[in-house]
Amino acid sequence: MPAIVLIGAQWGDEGKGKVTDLLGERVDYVVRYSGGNNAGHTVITPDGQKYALHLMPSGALSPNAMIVIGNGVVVDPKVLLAEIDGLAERGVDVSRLRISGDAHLIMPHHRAMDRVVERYLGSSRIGTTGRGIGPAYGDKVARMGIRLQDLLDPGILRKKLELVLREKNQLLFKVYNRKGLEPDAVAEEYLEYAERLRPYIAETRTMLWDALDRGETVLMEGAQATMLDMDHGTYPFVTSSNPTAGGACVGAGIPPTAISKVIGVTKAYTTRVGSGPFPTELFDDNGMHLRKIGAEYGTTTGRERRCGWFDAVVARYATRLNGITDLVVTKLDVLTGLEKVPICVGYEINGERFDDMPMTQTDFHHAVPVYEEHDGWWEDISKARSEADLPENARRYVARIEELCGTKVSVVGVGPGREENVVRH
Ligand code: 2SA
Ligand code: GDP
Ligand code: MG
Repeated sequence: MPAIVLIGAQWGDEGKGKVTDLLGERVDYVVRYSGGNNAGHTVITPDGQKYALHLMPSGALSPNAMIVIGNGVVVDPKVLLAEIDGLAERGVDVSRLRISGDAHLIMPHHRAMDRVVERYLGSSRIGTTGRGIGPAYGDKVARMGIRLQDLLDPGILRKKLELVLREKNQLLFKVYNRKGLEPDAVAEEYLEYAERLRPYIAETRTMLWDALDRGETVLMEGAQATMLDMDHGTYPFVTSSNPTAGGACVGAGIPPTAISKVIGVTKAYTTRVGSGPFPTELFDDNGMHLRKIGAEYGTTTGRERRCGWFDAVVARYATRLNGITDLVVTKLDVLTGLEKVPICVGYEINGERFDDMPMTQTDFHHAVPVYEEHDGWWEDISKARSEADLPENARRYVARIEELCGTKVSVVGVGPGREENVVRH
């Protein structure tokens, strides 16, 4: 099996970390290809230890996989070093990490800009994680970014910093009424990080091509999700990268022809953190049930996640956009105890029926879900390991998701632990 891509099929937090960890034992490389430390990927190992990973690939908990941060990721070196230290303290072998020299750095001015711009936007704010992600990608696209490899050349680092801060300090001071940043102080701080990061910085593309040539398996682990994709999501309420499967080729330097499998991860319901349209959002007791039983709070910021029913229009869109070959439906156990579990099968927008995503964002804001009702179940399903262990109504619910998405559901999550799954295909 050559390259596999794993992506989120909704608005994030579908349980990608758990699924990556599950596959980790069978793959040789786990590669992050987009986003930064806005991500929060939870992994619970069989000995019950819980890890929240932000920049480190979730394969870090599988001792035999090499772990790679690809060129498409934006790296906050302070956060990465703290994560490396935290994992090392818990006995994880971090010497397996390699970071692309082409990955861009999150700088202090990116974090500052993220915060002030959100405040400036007021009620139109995106609800970002405040980690400097948007401004870092903005500078990358504007060709003003500073890369990991620049840390290895102090002269270049200082020159780039002086240039970029000349502009950013004007912006911070004149537009946002904030203090500017001192280039020398920033250079000094980042050169200290450089010393520690130096052994991990590598030409990761060639490394991955060589692995593929040897017939090894490379898993590209998505962060965020399809509906947060800058091009295909609910713009402007998106993250500033391409978490979709196409982004994996760009963000890791892997050719599309190497990819043989795309795993889409979706919850059995829907959640979203931050602002933006969410047709199936619930504001009633059912929404409370999902948040409470599903423990729906941000893994990075602790923010309450908005909760709603499963949206098959979104899931089908994600399936077609990413070319999903296998769906993993997580958190089916969270639906236990609900009398009815509706599935959104289409939208009504200004009196018109839509089976697919509407063309404009304005229409999507006005989408009213068309629901199909399904009977719920009361049995505890957390011990189910095969389809036959699931109550009939739960089986029907999953089969309907499969039918509506048009691709096979291979695995169903029934708990947060690595082994808490029903394997279907
Ligand atoms: P940003 O910070 O610029 O990427 O924010 C832009 C939008 O992307 C959303 N976003 C996320 N949505 C879900 N989960 C994410 N990771 C954390 C988690 C989130 C947290 O695992 O729970 O802890 O709050 C994530 N990262 C970015 C974000 O909410 C904005 O809507
Ligand atoms: P990610 O960003 O996609 O990796 O997801 P997060 O880690 O942010 O959020 C998913 C949460 O759901 C984590 O707390 C997981 O431990 C948990 N989880 C994953 N799969 C399941 C499941 O099948 N059942 C339950 N109850 N929890 C799950
Ligand atoms: Mg998450």
